[in-house]
Amino acid sequence: MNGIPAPATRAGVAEAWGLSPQARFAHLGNGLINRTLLVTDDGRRRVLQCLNTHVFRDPALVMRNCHAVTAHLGRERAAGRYGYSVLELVPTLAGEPAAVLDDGTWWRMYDHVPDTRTHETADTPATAFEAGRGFGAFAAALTSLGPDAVGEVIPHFHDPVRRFDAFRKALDDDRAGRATEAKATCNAALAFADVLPHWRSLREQGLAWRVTHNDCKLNNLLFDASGHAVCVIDLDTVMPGSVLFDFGDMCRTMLSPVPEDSIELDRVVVRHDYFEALARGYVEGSGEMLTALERDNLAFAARLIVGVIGLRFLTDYLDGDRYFRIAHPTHNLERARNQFALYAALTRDADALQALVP
Ligand code: GN1
Ligand code: MG
Repeated sequence: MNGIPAPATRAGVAEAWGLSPQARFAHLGNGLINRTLLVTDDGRRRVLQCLNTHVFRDPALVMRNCHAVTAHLGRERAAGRYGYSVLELVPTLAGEPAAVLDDGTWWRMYDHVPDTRTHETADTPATAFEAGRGFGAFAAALTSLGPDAVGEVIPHFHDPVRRFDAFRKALDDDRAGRATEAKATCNAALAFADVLPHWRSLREQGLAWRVTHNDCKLNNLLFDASGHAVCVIDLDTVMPGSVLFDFGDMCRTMLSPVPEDSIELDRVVVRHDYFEALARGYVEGSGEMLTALERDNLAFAARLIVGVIGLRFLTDYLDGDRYFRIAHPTHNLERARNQFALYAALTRDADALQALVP
């Protein structure tokens, strides 16, 4: 699924964007949902993506959101209020934001941002600071985009109550017959019930609802060779939400020294100096944006989102791997084990972490 597209697909894409017969396609990135390719044609490099329409049920809405966000950020940048690069959608020759091929697949293209790379884990606190600052600036720049400017591409995406209910249902149903093998991890996941009362109370206290990215993992940010954050990518899940979702995902992918699917569970630890750098970067990058309620819950955000994503991996494992791309049969279970090890460490350290927020 992740290889070079079939000749008919290449021909359809070439026709839509006017590519030459010499265009070369190569696999790019590590996303778990969409399929991403680098297209080199006539000396130009572009990023071509096939939208996963099983996950994104309304791909036209995804494209409208991407367009609304990139256009807004472009204006903010031109006005000197946003200091980062902005993804540039490349319309088809017909002027459409995406091409729908004869087989029903949805494809879209971005300009490639030159001389950049992604990181799967943070190797120094400076990387966490840069990421926090970059995603913080992104969030702040979107505050001037009205919440109605983007639609809810995946309803209830980070809703912890629904994710917990979906997990318990998958455990009850046990449709793939894997509940016994996953028992210890499922027991760990049941501890997630602990965060739900506090989440409900945050909503009752009027937690701000903003336009958020909703997938702020470290590898959704491009860095230059000197280690500076350059451009936020993967805008498909931009929709109304809480900044706690975004900050939580940064913690999820930067506090531990190992990636989300590492099976070296004794290496899954919370690095306090990375949290301190990340929080400092986020506060600096987001300027005046954070409310006291948001700021006081940045460590809670880490538990919330690590737990939510852990539940999603485990639910998918119990369901028979219908959602996330996997490389081997126990991949989702390994991801879930990793995330619940991180969740336990974050629960232990919550107060000490929150005390590091500037
Ligand atoms: C997916 O597509 P990708 O890899 O950037 C997922 C995120 C998860 C992440 C886990 C639309 O993101 O929510 O946190 O995998 N995206 C969607 O690595 O479900
Ligand atoms: Mg994504």
